[in-house]
Amino acid sequence: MSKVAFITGITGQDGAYLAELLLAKGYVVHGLRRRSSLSNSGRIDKLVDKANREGGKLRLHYGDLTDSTNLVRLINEIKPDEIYNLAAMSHVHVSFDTPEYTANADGIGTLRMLEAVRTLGLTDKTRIYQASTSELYGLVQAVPQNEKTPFYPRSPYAVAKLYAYWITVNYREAYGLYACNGILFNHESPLRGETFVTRKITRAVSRIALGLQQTLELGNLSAKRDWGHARDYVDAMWRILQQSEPKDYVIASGQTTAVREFVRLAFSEVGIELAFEGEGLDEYGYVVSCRNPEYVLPAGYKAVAVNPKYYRPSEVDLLLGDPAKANSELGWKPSCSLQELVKEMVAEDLKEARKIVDLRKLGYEAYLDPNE
Ligand code: NDP
Ligand code: GDR
Repeated sequence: MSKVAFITGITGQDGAYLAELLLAKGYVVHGLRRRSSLSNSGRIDKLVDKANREGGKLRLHYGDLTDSTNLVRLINEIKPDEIYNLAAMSHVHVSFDTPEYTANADGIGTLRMLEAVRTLGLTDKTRIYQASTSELYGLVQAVPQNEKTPFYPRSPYAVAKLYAYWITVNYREAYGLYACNGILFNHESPLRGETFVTRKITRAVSRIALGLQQTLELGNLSAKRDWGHARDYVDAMWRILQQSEPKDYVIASGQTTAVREFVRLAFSEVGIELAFEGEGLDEYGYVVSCRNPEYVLPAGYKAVAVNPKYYRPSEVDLLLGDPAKANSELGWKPSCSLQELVKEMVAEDLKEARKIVDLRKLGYEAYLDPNE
């Protein structure tokens, strides 16, 4: 008998990689999707088509983490062996504008999932993975951050996720649910949403190189993040639910890098060497040399500028995870270096940018997004 998984947030970056992984392992996968006026299933359309050709092992259901009746009905119908609760309003900066909604979806949404499993009598059947986050560490208490490091959240998003973290621990301790937190540090990929900093950078680098965009505007260039590849991190999620005992794990690369350095690495991928000058709001990145004749940018060209609108009301300055427990108990370690991640992301974004250039050359200007 195939195992049955239910993934909330299946249309997001991690949901897409996780669905692919579980289907390859022979699972039947059910996914929660939201209704939207434009299609939001671009990341999984190919998977759905493939699964349909192979006997319909991937099924999507409309629903929302803010809707208990919908969740109870779906979980009752699906009776999953494993739930991966990935759905969330996941953008830290946006959570300052939508704090109540973020608390509802990211915090209470997790309670709704746990309570559905408990009240439906699935406590002994269904294992639950909760998508916890390194944002819980917030204001630096100690580095590297591990499962014992105290939390100090710095955004409505992180505070909502703090509730979700503790309610998951509480349901494990109070009701014996197999419920675990993966405390995942930042993980990226070509499927990353375009407003997260890594994808914003790799997309802009490709577009600047091909003459589609003039500058890349960013906020805090000094923030440091521990970045890995989403494909590696969804493998850790699965491993967390296969253990004999439910526990919480930090999943991280163990390396930290400033945003500024990520920008430099991404430009370097297209042969452009960038240097930074100035400080804070006056900092900018300029071209030192351009060794790829296809991308002509003159030395001194200001390719990166700081715009205060991307600063956050309160920032997380430094994240650096210690994945030792995951390494020894789950046998997990990341397979992709930061350099490889940047290379893959820039290569994919260059393909997209080239398509736009080609369409322009063919005279299809009218069909392009006016921002292209
Ligand atoms: P994304 O933003 O790419 O995906 C979020 C998913 O949640 C989307 O499918 C989105 O649907 C869905 N969603 C949002 N709100 C609701 C709601 N109210 N009800 C139902 N579905 C909803 O996030 P990631 O894939 O990057 O992250 C997955 C999870 O892991 C999130 O919970 C995130 O907070 C957490 N996390 C992520 C890390 C990272 O570095 N990526 C690190 C640590 C934790 P739609 O497509 O319709 O918008
Ligand atoms: P983060 O990711 O907030 O860590 O949350 P994001 O990529 O948004 O920011 C990382 C750092 O870059 C700085 N930064 C900018 N960020 C964005 N988005 N846009 C900019 O222009 C910009 N300029 C500088 C930020 O200030 C920040 O310090 C991600 C999300 O996936 C969460 O859901 C997840 O929980 C955490 O990672 C771990």
